[in-house]
Amino acid sequence: MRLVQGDITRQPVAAIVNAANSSLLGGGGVDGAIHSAGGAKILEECQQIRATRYPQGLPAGEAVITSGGRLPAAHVIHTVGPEWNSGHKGEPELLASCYRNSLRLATENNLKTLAFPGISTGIYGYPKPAAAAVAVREVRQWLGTHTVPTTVTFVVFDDESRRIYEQALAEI
Ligand code: AR6
Repeated sequence: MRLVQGDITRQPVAAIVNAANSSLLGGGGVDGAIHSAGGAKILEECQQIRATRYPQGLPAGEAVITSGGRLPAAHVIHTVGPEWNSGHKGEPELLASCYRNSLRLATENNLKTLAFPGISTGIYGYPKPAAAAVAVREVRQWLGTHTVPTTVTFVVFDDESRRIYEQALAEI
């Protein structure tokens, strides 16, 4: 597990994970940054997945994969995090599912390097320390039981998030 402070769209990894919404048709935050840096091909593939597999939208906790368009990463794994709502509506388990389903797609597609943003910790309002603890726990567990991916990078934007992940990684 690695920690990098910066823009996830610039990461030279096999796949980056997108904190998408159920529509799969783009939005703000990291989702907007990925679609604008990656170009129209990602959106076209998302529209196709939506029409053929998820006409009602991708449920929270699930994940799908597209190409990376013009990004340095060849693939994008789109997952829908839970919207934080008191913490008693199954948010921790849904967030853990986001990490596990994203990791499963990386394993199935033989993607050796994967980068995650802090899913749900922006617009969806999940408290950052609790979200980092889930992220680090799920990734460590997966890496301990699978040979691919080999390296998972947590990408944080700001200093506060970097400190929170440093602590979560130190505690595990
Ligand atoms: N690189 C790395 N991290 C980033 C970047 C970036 N370029 N941009 C933002 N972050 P958010 P969510 C961090 O709001 O909470 C969208 O509209 C940010 O600081 O992108 O899961 C979707 O379409 C925060 O810690 O995702 C959904 O509607 C984290 O990424 C909704 O937002 C996630 O923030 C999803 O909300």
